[in-house]
Parts: sequence; structure tokens; C-alpha cells
Amino acid sequence: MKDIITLGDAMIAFNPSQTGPMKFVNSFSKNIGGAELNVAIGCSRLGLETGWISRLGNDEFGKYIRNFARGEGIDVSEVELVDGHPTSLNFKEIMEDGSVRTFYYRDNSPTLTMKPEDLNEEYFKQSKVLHITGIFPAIDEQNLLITYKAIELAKKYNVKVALDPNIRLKLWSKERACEVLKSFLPDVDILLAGTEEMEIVLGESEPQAIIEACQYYEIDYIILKQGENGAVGFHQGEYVEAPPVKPTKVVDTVGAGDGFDAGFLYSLLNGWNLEKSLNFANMIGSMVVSVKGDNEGLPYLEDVQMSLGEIERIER
Ligand code: KDG
Repeated sequence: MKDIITLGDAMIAFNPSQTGPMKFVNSFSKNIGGAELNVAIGCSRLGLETGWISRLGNDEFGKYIRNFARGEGIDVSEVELVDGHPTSLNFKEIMEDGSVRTFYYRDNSPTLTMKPEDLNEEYFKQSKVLHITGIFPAIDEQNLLITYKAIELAKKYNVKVALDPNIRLKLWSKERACEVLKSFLPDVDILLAGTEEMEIVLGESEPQAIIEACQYYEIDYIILKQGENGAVGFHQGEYVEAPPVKPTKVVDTVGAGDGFDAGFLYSLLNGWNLEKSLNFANMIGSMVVSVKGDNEGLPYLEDVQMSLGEIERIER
């Protein structure tokens, strides 16, 4: 049985060895990115059983990513290496203040070789949560059809659907993102969204107004990530505001939302209340931003417990 399964494209993420405009950066380190894979890594490090559905290029980078995911304890039996589509890439630019720009090289993503009928029904039957984001369907219309099929299978087998809109305007327009993400909402059980993303989807910018609008879609958990302002959540009439956790240092904000998602999904599967879940997820988000890389800062369970002061840190 899997706790969480995810569906998405992953990339080799080239991180600059220095801050400043990318055109003047001379060396990059080879890392791995991909929002859905990041969530699977985060969940796996916390101790959940995870699975990732994807396609990678049948090349050195594809093999590297698959091995990495496998090494993180993620089930990769639904990840195939395909010919004719090189593994996707992205290059990051990080400025002194920690702000980031990403440059994608993924027009020919290996996931374009997938079809809705490639989804393995058995995989869904044996899972508790399907985590999807707006990135995979933004890559191509075919990926959108695969996402709809994944949702259909999740509903068929009573698998909870978690959605992080993860709106990437380099991949689609605001109008298209709004249209597609709205079409998912009636089937979403757990919404893990940035407040500003919901402004694009629902036209509301205040948490209370967003929550009200989401109730129309009968979303069980409505969670709004507010970055340095913490998070708010709504579940069965209970509204909780969770304060932010100040990171030791902001080095790289990419992946913080994925870390938050992993923390929240872990909490949920452990039956924790909303307040404890939000605080735990916020802590992970703040831990991720203090490490360079999309998933390098994702903590193991004991790291979070130490940061929350629940267990003692023994240095030597
Ligand atoms: O959420 C982090 C992701 O944005 C990053 O790992 C790369 O998937 C990625 C994307 O499409 O930007």
C-alpha cells in the first residue's frame, strides 16, 4: 500500500555556483528538480510509502534521476525511460536577496510520450493519496488528459486527491491556468495553494474569501500557504491561522511549497489536528529555504522534531 503517489515531470536542475545574473555565472551544480518528485522525496524522508509516475529520457540524466528517486525510497516501478525525448532541464538564477528565476528546457519532455491509458489502475487501487500539481498539465494538453484520468482513477478507488496549483506562468497563461485548475476543484479533497495562486483561479485575494469560494467545491481541507506570513487552513468549520517559522537564512526559496505539502500530507495521514499539521508543514517550508536546491533541504522526521524542539539535538 502506498501513502502518496504523484504524477509529474522531473528535471535536472542546474544550480548556479554564485549569485547574480545567470548570463555571468560560469559554473552550475547538477541537482534534481520537479515539484511532484520533490513532494514524493519530502514524504519519503518523513517515513511515508511513496510512488512516482513519470517518464524520463533514456539518457544519463534520466538514469540519474530514476536512481536518485529510488535511493530516496520512492517506488519507481511506474517510471519509464523513453527514447527520442531527452530528460528535461532547468537552470536557476539566484540573486543576492534569494529571489530566483528559472529557465526551462523541457519543450520535448519525456512525459509527452505518455497516454492516459498508460496509467496503471492497480497502482491507484493501492494508494491513499494522489498528489497532483498544475505543472504537469501545463506542459501539454495530453498531460492534462492524463491528469483527468488520474483523478478519475483516484475517485474510483477512494484515493484522496491533493492539489497544489503550482502555477508556472512560463508554461501557460493565467487564463488557461484558471480554466484548468478550476476544472479540478470539484474532485479535490486537499487543496495546498498559495494565496496569490488562488487569486488567479478564483479572483479572490483574501484568505476568508478564498475559503468561502472553495467551499462551493466541497473541498475538505483548504490550506493556503502565505510564505513568510505563515499559513491558514480550513477543515470542517475550523479555521486556523498558523504563524510563520523564521528560517535561519533564506538561501533558495524553490521547493519550499513542496516541502510544506509533504509536511501537511504526512500530518494528515497521521491524523493530526489542523493546527499541529500547519505548524509542522510551516517548519518544513522554512527548513527548505535555508538550503540551496529544490529538494536538498527537505528534512527527515527527526530533523523536524529537533527544529520543533520535540527532541534534543546532540551535536557530539
Ligand atoms: O516547486 C519546485 C519546482 O518548481 C522545481 O523543482 C522545478 O518543477 C519545477 C518547475 O516546473 O518549476
